[in-house]
Amino acid sequence: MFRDKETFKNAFLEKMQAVCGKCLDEATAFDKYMALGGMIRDYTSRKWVKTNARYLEEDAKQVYYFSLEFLLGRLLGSNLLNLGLTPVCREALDDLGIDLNELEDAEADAGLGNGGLGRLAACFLDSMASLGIPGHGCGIRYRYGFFEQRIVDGYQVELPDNWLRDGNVWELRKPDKAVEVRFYGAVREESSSERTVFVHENYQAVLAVPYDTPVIGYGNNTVNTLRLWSAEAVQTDFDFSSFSHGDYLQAVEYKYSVEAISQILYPDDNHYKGRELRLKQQYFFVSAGIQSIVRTFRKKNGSLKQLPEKVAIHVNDTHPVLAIPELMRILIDEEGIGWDEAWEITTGTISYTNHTILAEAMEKWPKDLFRNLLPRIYMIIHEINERFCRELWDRYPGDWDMISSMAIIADNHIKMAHLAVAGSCSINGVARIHTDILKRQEMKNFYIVYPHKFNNKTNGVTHRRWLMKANPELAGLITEAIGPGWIREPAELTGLLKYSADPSFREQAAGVKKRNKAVLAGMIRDKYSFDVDLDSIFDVQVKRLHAYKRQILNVLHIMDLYNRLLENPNLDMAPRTFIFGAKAAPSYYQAKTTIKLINTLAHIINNDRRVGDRIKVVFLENYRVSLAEMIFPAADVSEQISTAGKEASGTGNMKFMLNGAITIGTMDGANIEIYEKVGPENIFTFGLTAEEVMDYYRSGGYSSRDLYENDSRLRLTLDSLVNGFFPVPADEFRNIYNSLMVHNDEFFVLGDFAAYTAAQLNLDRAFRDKAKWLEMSINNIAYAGTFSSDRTILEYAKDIWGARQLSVE
Ligand code: 26W
Repeated sequence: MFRDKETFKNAFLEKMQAVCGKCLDEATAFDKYMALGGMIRDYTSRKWVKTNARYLEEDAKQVYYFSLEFLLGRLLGSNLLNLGLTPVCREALDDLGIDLNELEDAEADAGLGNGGLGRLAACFLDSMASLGIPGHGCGIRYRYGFFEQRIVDGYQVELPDNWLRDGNVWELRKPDKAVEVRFYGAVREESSSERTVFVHENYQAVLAVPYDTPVIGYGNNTVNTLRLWSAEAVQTDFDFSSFSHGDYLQAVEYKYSVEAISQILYPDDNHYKGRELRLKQQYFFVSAGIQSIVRTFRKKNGSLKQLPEKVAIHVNDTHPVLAIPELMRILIDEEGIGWDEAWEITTGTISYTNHTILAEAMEKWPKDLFRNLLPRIYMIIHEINERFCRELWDRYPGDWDMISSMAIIADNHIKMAHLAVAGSCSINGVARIHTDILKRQEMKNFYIVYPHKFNNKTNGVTHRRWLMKANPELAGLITEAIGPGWIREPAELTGLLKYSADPSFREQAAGVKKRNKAVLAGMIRDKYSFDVDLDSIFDVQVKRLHAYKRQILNVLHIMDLYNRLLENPNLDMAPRTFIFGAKAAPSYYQAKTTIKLINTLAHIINNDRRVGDRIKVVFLENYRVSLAEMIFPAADVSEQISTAGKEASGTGNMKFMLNGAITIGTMDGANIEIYEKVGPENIFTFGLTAEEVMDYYRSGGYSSRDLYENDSRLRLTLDSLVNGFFPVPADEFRNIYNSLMVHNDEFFVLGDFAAYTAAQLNLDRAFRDKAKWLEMSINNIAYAGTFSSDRTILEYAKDIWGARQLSVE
């Protein structure tokens, strides 16, 4: 259709007129982006229809990935890539004097996620489509995505992310597919001789309207669906009957309270807060999603008994776990199926991934709040809990400790992770160490009772977005060397191993890296008005700001290096540019203080003539997917320095590796598997192991005070947090100091400081041996294929979902 440039050009010009009613010279970059997007969407729609028809005709098992977050980023570039249209599009636009990159930049990021969990969901969608797996996303169409971060005087300021303001060219509203979701009210039981019927009365009805976005597979004609639900009042116009009764305010209130459900993404990552609106969001999209699945299933199949054969529903962490009682409700109340059979169908259909073991992230809803909002769902969970505890009692009679530790309802709370394990056929962790910790500690008793349910699925990232799209020059170089096979079989990247010693390949790889660094440096110059040295080490830590991720450890290392440089201006070291990007949850005080600290330190160092250009510190504002695509290709060093045992997997580590950055990291999450792949000679590991950390938590014996007393370098850096060294109000950084010194450093920053600085010294030496560094870098790329989300998704499909790959003509 668009295979040649001329047809593409004509189609574009026509669309331009149709969409914007303007000719080319009047059009803004955004107009042109909308026209191009619209054109690509139209082009996709035929494939979309065909894919669905094919799934129907094959009666293929469908996977539904339920997630409160999908951190998609921009779609134009990745859609063009997956459709194989990038070259023809670029050429056609060139002819018209239009720069494709400029149009891509006009697209707002779809920032419907916080971090790792949301981005993983987006990578999974890309992989499912690209592998021809019938897999669809289900979530919420947030009116406002993850907040936009501004840095003002070194402090984080949050602005609303009005990503839909100018329209979203990719989505399709489907009002005919809307369903009703019910909140509040009461349940009346009607008993007859045959059975008891439960009637939900006096509820508040909310209309869930789906917006579908095509998920385009790479070069395979497959187009899956991401269905995001929007909350609307059941009567869209104001209820004038209540108006005339003087209930005008009530009508307005109802409308706003309903629309609030899909208004905002909660900006908390790894921190649970028992907010009713969040529970509403969870039930809202889960109920809508399950109703829509059952309705689709019904069209084709008679009995719901076959649901587990034809449908897999995956819940991304516990946030969508109400899928379990909601499916039970529909089977029992609406389909008239008995409890035992309903339970078999439900547990056979639903599977669950755990993404964190941080205690403060565990969702547990107060019983009363829950029962008030979702009375029928509460009853079902209550019944699940009764039966579950009875079953445990039969198997472990008298073992109260075990049973109470596993109960779904306990201490007046509903424990969502317990519900998830009890009501699903599979629970997986996201890296080997994480799954092991789940089995051995966090979910030990569940593992004893249901060993067969537990499995590991180490995370992955899509190499299409994170290498081919983000770093086209490197992708081209790889293909030149080993052919294009790696694109479909990323494991074939190991073919690069024989090039890591090849001087000419090394030189070319070095050239690519330098040009990518120049692009990032150009952005830094434009935005922050200072220059960074392209020959310096680009040392990058980009991720959510969190104490366990230990941005503070990085900061202490920089402060120490700064001190050493002042003591010895001739210090033999490679110049470094320390780059940070991180958003802090708006209510996370210490995380926000850490941002201020990084910015204050940056200001001091960047303006100190004594250190000259040897170190620079940059905090990149508003870290997000589109910015990440510029950062990873330019990075030399990947900072993955969480306290061992705390980072479930990490996926940034994989994106860095794929772009030839070398990891400095702890033995945590997927770092361990990266270490095993690349070998100790291609990574810098340091610090306490998860076991050692555990021992300290269990047996004590850790004293940050002792570490401070015994290390003069550490003393110097820590003291400067509170001794007036920084030009800020006296106690500005006191809470950071106190967490380390008064509260005995929960995350062992001081405990790992010496090992970290030693590893940094090794890294510095390695970097200065150019040939060696390039060899390491190429080896990292070569081993990155395992960490493609294609590998991960194939494992999910085979071990958990029982889903097959299907080709679409
Ligand atoms: C209820 C508050 C809340 C919000 C988000 C609790 C927990 C979360 C997420 C599960 C946190 C998260 O994103 N976890 C990250 O998941 C990634 C994908 O598996 C992992 O790579 C990260 O290590 C993990 O922190």
